[in-house]
Amino acid sequence: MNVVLQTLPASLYDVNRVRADFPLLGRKVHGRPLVFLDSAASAQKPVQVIETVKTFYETEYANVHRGAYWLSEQATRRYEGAREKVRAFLNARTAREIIFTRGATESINLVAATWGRATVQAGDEVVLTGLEHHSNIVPWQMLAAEKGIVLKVVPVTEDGRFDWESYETLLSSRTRLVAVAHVSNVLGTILPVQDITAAAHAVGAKVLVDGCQAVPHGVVDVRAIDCDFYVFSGHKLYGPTGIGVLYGREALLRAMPPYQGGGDMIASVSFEGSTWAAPPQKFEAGTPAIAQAVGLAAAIDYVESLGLESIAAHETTVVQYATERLAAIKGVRLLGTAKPKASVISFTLAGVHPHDIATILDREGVAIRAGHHCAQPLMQRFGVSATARASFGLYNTRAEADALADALETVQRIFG
Ligand code: C6P
Repeated sequence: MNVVLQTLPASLYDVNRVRADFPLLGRKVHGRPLVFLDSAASAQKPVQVIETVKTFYETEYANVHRGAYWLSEQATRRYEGAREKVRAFLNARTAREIIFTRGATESINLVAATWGRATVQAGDEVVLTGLEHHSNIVPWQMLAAEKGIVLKVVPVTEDGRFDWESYETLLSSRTRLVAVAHVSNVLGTILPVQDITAAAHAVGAKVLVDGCQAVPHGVVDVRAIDCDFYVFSGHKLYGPTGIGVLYGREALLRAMPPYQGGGDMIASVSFEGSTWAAPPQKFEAGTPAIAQAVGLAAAIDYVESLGLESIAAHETTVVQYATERLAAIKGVRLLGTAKPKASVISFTLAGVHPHDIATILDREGVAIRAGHHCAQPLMQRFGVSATARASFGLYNTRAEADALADALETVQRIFG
């Protein structure tokens, strides 16, 4: 990410010990050992997260911010402790800058519906990139339809890079926001978000970074990036589903109107009118995902216990090896070869639909994703309707890269 990716040699990383933490990885599929290569969609969960959530429900669970009794105070401590954990994980200045949401999608919609509605005016511009996930396109299109703003798109180069020259020409005094992925979920390209932010700030625009595919693969520091908003989902970081994060600069969060109205987000309510609590409560109406937040904190503890630099070094080795093996197969086209790159390999195989590839690989126990990956504009850019995608996590091995390549060779032989 915005740190050096390789600080510890991958050889110091004991992937077999790591795999033992993931009960699901031990199962068989269609009589074959499971080779799970779809962590970009959602990562598997270590026993440390599963047990933390289970024990929390068994011993400490109650609603938060409400009860005057010990159990509720304890649950509140755990929930707010999780917020502090996320603050430190992202290096935010204060836990007041950390909002819990249902996931990255909700985090982006929150920004569009609150900051966006309150700030943008007809003729203003929002700059996106051609590699965005639909979650970082559609909310801005909805805002554009409502407010008459203009969306500008930074093109993606043939090797999958963000086209810096075009970006500079698209920025202007009309730009209100630049919304970019930190890592592409299809190509794996790591975008230069620190430089992107500095250039946006120079024209007075705010910056939202979609960090969904970045946080599992390296250290992220929102103060070093200097972005205004940063979002991610817990389930891709080995945590539970139903929990996500919106980091926002405190001054912005204070100025933004609330997203949803309800319990816990108010200072006072009467039929004459209501006033809002300060952030983060202002943006967390209703009972939050309490156990999921506690599980997310356990997931952060888990990746930090392994070391994000060590995880990145290990994954880089496996992905490089898998890339070499796939590139050697006749008819394989790799999409997104630009460096630096995180743990995703998208490819097509001449004459075979990606869905057929995924179905045949599944019979071999190899789980990959096929389709448009919620990035249809990027598919159009590369002239394909779908790709096959293998995405790697902290538990994947060279042997699994071999299983992928061997299975793909079988597909190639059947159709070739
Ligand atoms: N990408 C994938 O297989 P949610 O669904 O809210 O947790 O995350 C949405 C999202 C936003 N941005 C990026 C860059 C993403 O990769 C995703 C989710 C999954 O690629 C599911 S489509």
